[in-house]
Amino acid sequence: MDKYEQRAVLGGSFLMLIFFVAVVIATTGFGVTVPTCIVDVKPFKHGQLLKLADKHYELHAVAKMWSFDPPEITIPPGSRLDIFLTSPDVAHGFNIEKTNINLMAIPGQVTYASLTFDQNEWGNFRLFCHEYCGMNHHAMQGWIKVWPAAALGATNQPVQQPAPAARPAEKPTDTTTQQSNGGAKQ
Ligand SMILES: [Cu+2]
Repeated sequence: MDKYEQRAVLGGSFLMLIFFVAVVIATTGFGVTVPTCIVDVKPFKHGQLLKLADKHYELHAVAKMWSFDPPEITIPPGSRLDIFLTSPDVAHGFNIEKTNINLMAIPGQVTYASLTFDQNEWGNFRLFCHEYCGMNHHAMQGWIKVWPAAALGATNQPVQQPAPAARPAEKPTDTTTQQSNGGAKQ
């Protein structure tokens, strides 16, 4: 074997070993998991949020042209959210900002991932499609609202609403403050 070829093979093998060790450390040390394709759950047509226990929720999400069902959910901080995702039409993406949730919604299949919010982490998390799915792909978004019960109004909705997507935000929203804006609702 040519000595440069030998070096390339050795170097490649060494890199693969490093990547393998990095994957093992990520899964065991940092709890990083990959989304699972579930084969024993039938794809569903309607989205819903189920409360399984205190701070444990199950989201059945349907990504379709060009919206998410349900378009928004509200859960308390510290909650565990089990996400089951499917699509009735074409492939969509399902990305929750500021988290490592990045899923594919595949027609005829159900994708599963679990996410636990930090007790001190709350605010509005935008959910968006990151897989081009047609004309209104750019407008396909939803909200995961992580709010403590004390900050919710009588209708169980956050008293402080996020800026509508169509309107550019005037300034970045500080998600750590919980000031009421006088009870204004949309
Ligand atoms: Cu899309």
